[in-house]
Amino acid sequence: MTLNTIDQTTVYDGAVMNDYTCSDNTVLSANTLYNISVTVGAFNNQWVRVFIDYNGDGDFVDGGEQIFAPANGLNVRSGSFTTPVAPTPDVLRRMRVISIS
Ligand SMILES: [Ca+2]
Ligand SMILES: [Ca+2]
Repeated sequence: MTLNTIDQTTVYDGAVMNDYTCSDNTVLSANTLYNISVTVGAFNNQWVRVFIDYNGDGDFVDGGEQIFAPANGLNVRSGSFTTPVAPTPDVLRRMRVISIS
């Protein structure tokens, strides 16, 4: 998964959920277009979704928090998203990346 300065790899067939909140972070600017890519396997179509908890309430279901929803597929799923116009500045927010075959 790559976004801005984050480039993180989760091993195939490893833990169901991996927590990188203490090791990976990046600074995003407001109202800015960012490229994102998630590389999945080459043999089973993957359903990929990426979320950012922009309002910091602990969930990823509020409006605009799903930032990436590519068509199911193989290999590199790439696209872009635009950050909110007026987010709360200078706070840490969690991002979640999901891939399901
Ligand atoms: Ca939220
Ligand atoms: Ca909420």
